[in-house]
Amino acid sequence: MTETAPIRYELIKEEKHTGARLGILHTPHGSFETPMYMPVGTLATVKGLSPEELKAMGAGVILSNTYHLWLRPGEDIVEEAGGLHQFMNWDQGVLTDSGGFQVFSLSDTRKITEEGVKFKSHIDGSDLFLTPEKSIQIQNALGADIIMSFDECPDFNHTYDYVKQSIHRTTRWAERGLKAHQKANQQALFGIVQGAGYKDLRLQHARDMVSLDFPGYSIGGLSVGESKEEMNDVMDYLLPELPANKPRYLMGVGSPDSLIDGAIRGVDMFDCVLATRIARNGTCMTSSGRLVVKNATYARDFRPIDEHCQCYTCQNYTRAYVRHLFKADEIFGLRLASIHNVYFLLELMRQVRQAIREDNLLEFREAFFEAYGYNKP
Ligand code: PRF
Ligand code: ZN
Repeated sequence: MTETAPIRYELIKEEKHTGARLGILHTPHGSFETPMYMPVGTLATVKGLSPEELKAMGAGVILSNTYHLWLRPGEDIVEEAGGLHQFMNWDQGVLTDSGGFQVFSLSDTRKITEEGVKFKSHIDGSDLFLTPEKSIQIQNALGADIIMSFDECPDFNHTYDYVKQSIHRTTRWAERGLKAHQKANQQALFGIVQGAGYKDLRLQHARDMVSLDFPGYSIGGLSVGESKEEMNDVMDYLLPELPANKPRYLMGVGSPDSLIDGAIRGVDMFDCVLATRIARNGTCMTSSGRLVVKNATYARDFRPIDEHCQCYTCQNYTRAYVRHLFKADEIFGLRLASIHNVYFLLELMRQVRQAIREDNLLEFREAFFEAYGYNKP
């Protein structure tokens, strides 16, 4: 049984001094360079930004969510519209998460069984049941280019025995997902590696997932409350277990330091709500660290948010103006801050890719961390 692969990972170059790699991921909706940051469009919209704006910033792929679209508007409506791309007028790459993680993070009452997860809707409290088959069926209807296995994301304070039985169940769920997948020639299904902070379980789960021969691998269960050191440790021993000819995606991780530290260890794709979420409360990421543009200090500051930034916001507006919009509750303020923050992370990844080309990623990290203020005690 040979099916045409929907995606192709092209490895361009490995950095000399780190595990970082430069590549191109070809999808049915265009290609993008990696390492890449994916803006988050949970409800088939990257909050506040139009597809045209995202494209102009160089976003070649965005993330959306099975769980949310299943509840609202329903995957049947999205399918009837012609799929997610058509529905939201986005002709570049789309990746959907499987819903597993959202069930765990949004519902306080849930029951995990071998069959699936029973939980309550975060919208109206109604009873819901999500299984590996159902998750894939919804993702087949949504039509993203890259889709995810249904997994459990156990956090770092679970016991060894709990995490051990959890990863084995996640493997069985992954096998069920592979069987249920109806569009393997159009949508690439990634396997998700879990295992919390237990090295042997992480390695075991990586091997089990790799033996199922997915077209790409996701690293789940990180950035769930553990320290940056713990996260980097896991990546240090986990990434070498994953095949070099396939893409690796670090789920839900996208602070500037983690993007760089993940890329250094060989991660190709990242997503995170951080950029858009903090933008909406008036916090901007800049080349010299976070800037809370709402603050009174900026009332008469007629410089752009970031003097080194080429984004639409920084090319046309001042801190004083954006601050004024926030203070007056004008929605354009949210948009300007969101445009800036998403651009900032996309630009950071362009710089990371350039540093990989030039084999000076560690020097780039040092300079960026210094300027951003990460090295301060
Ligand atoms: N699993 C899934 N989605 C995720 C995660 C996970 O572990 C995380 C953890 N950072 C974010 N999103 N399916
Ligand atoms: Zn800017």
